[in-house]
Amino acid sequence: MSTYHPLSEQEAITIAQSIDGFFPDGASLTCREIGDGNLNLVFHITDSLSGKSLIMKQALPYAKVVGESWPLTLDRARIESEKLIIEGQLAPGLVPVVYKYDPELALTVMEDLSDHVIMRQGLMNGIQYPLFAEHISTFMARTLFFTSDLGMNQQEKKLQVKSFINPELCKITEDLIFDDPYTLSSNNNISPAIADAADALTRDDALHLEVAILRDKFLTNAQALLHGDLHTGSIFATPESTKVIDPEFAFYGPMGFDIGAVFANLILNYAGQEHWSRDAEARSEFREYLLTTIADTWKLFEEKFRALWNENGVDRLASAAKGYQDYYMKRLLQDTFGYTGCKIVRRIVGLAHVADIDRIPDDADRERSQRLALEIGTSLIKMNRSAESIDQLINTVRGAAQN
Ligand code: SR1
Ligand code: MG
Repeated sequence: MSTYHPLSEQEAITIAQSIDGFFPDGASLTCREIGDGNLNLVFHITDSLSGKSLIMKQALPYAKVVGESWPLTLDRARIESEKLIIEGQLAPGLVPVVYKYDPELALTVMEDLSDHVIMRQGLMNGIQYPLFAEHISTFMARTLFFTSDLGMNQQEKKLQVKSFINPELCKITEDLIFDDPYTLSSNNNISPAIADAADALTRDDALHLEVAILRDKFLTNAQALLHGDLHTGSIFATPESTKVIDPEFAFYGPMGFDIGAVFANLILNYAGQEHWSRDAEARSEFREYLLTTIADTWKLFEEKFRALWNENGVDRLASAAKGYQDYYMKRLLQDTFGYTGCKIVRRIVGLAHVADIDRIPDDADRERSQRLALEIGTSLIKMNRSAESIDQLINTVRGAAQN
């Protein structure tokens, strides 16, 4: 019989005490449940004597954001802990260390990163992260390359595809990102102020064609092992350090989906600067910082990915065929445009929004931010099959903000 049940804070302490050698004898442990995400319980356990601490993340058998009426597999805890371990091997220092995984309780025990802040909050507070582009480009280049057919044994990759089949969490993405925003779905969460713009999304045939193409790639293209939910709420940061967390949506999908998640969330913050900047000069400076971060991330990602391919490529023909690497990188950039756009749109009209926009107190500022985000998102989706350079993405964002 399964022993699974959602833990109380006291039970979390008892489990923490049983982790060999982590807390010293006589530790005085306190625990707080701090989960503010959409899906899980998160316990923060501290020893007030030694100052040592850890995090326990427990999956709930339903989506917390909606309630028990939306059941959700506990297998996502296995996927998350296994993905974190792979990421730790491929991109050391850029993810939390996993101390223990308990399949019965769907519980992952990991490094406490409370000396970092969630990047989304940091950006809302006007903090700049000068090393972020360097770190996240390394994370993405290494985790995507070395789990793809370009960088790992292709028979082993097939077994890994099987082990990371994640149908329930993929279904959330398929519905919330690639369907609901473009139809009259009861899942949608639309501010009355932008009802006209939301309605336009349901009637735009050209947009629907592009989203259908991107959705098909998401459904069928097992290109690399993705994080699957790489937004700025899944990143802990300081100006010196970046740690990627929460890969429970991991599965084999198109690489541009991860890169697009990062860019979309930087752009959502860009749109939210209608409010978060104290004046026009600060707004323009912070927005330029965000755009430079996007451009640098893509350039560094491309440089690192190509270097990994040249040095470690396992596919003879992919490495030997003249022009293939350029073709591949262009497709990847184009996918990135499309997924960036889809991930912006879903956060404005879909079920789950972002604080960068929703916490804007003034109605007019919030509406301007929402409209700006939708304009950028839909433009990028429509550009996905013709994009040639990252500068076009930057110019699209800048141009929309000037209108
Ligand atoms: C029902 S879960 C809603 C969203 O939260 C996660 O962070 C994913 O982005 C998902 O789409
Ligand atoms: Mg998450």
